[in-house]
Amino acid sequence: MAFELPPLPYAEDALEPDYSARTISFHYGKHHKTYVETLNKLVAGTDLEGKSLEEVIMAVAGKPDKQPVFNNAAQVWNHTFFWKSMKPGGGGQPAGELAEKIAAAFGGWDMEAADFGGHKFVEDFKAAAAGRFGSGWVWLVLDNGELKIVSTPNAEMPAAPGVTPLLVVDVWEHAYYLDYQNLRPAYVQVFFDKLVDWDFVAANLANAK
Ligand code: MN3
Repeated sequence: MAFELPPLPYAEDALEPDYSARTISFHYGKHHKTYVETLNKLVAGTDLEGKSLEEVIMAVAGKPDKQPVFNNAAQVWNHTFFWKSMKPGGGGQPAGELAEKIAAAFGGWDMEAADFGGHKFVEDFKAAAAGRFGSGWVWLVLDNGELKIVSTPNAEMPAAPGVTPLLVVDVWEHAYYLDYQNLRPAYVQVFFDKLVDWDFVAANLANAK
């Protein structure tokens, strides 16, 4: 029972022009697919074969001799979560409990929120993305009841007790270079303006309780 590349939740051109079909054809069709294929080769014939993706990740996390397995398994999981974090016609501010929790944790959503002395969610998220040197991921997580923005290097994911990922933005260069070149913060801005699927985030928040 080999791992399979999960289907994209939408057509490859569904996020045009904000996230191009060309980017998705490489990012999903080459990068994500290759992580799946490499993972299958690495676990074949080992005691990890037949385990679920989550079981494999938990079994090898923190084990230096299993780093290649962790890297590929975690990249499969992270990318599947990333595709679900976007949708055609997405973007804009969330409503309901998410909006309240974002206001409580970050002081608000946009520039006007600065007038109240708070942080601003999208600005904080862009700063976390810009501050991640090299490859990695920026996450919105529920950390023991409180929303936090965290970034992880390479294939790592937030995995502390009481921490649940709600949303992720891939900040590896392959995620945005064709559409945004070196402008990582501009890509993150468009992610929140046009792409983010708050319904997915709200469902993750509900499941986390
Ligand atoms: Mn990627």
